[in-house]
Amino acid sequence: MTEEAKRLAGCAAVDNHVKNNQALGIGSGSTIVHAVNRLAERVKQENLKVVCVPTSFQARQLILQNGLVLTDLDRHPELDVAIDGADEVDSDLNLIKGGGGCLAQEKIVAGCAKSFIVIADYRKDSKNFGEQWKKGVPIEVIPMAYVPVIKALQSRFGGVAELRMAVSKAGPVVTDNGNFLLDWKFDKVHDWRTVNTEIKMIPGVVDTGLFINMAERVYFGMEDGTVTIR
Ligand code: ABF
Repeated sequence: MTEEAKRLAGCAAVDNHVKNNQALGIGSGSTIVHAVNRLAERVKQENLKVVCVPTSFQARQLILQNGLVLTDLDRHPELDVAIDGADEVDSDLNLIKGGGGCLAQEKIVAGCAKSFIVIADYRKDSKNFGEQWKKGVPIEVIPMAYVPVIKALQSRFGGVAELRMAVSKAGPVVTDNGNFLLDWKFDKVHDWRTVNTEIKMIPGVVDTGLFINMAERVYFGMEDGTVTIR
């Protein structure tokens, strides 16, 4: 059910926003797989000339495995469209991203795009952050600073921040950038724009999974086989 919803969202976004001669940002996660599959199909059918900037090692592999043209921000610092998933979307189209740990590069790529398009299944659609997504806001930190960042987060904004451990519990998750991740389980509704700015000012914070006022449009694949666009 949700896989089909992801596919619907991914295909609709690619069909509505990808044109010939574009530089594209390619996100991470599972929903983006459907978008990349559709993109590869259209490139072949329509002989589209597009180049793709990845947001993670996973996205880079997706681009290569689908025979798409890989590029980077050195060569294409201005992107036409970035397409990416999300963990939660609020009523103002603010996003929580980074459940997969790729938030830093995702935000860079989204920020380089004229148009940032988000694709998600119906489970991600919330009125307020925290209604659906219970794992908190991912925050990428420089490893040596994770303890003081946890203390600063908890003392200034409340809630509980935890170091994200690998599934094996053998050690912390390390991002593509060689950093650690905190998951900040907030305990109230905040002014997310302000909180995002203030968290980013904490020494040691690389970036947050709060994507505030960045998404131009969100495509939700619905349970009934339709696509809701907000
Ligand atoms: C990535 O995709 C992350 O920012 C986000 O956590 C994840 C969503 O995963 P999925 O598409 O598998 O729901 O963009």
